[in-house]
Amino acid sequence: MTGQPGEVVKERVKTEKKEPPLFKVVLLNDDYTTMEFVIQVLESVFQKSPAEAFRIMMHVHVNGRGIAGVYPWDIAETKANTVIELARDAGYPLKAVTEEA
Ligand code: TYC
Repeated sequence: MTGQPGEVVKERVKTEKKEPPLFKVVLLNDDYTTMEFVIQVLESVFQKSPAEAFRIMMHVHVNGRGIAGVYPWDIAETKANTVIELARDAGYPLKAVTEEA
């Protein structure tokens, strides 16, 4: 854009809508949270089926960490905080963190 007379100015620069960046909610393993509690959290907070919740829980148990779900930033943050709060209320040290997907 030079501001010269007669110059055509684009009023809409881009019409494509950008998708929002996505964030993983990652569950971390520990030695104290029960397997049953982790499964319950995966079912209630991340809407996983019992079989999928068991699979993810075992993955975290064996590998140290695992993805509970992938969401836009505010939803990922809320879910990670919900996990931490539910665990704290139940007396477990279960942790969840968010990472850009
Ligand atoms: N390691 C825990 C146990 O043996 C189970 C567990 C799984 C804890 C996944 C946390 O994110 C976790 N009771």
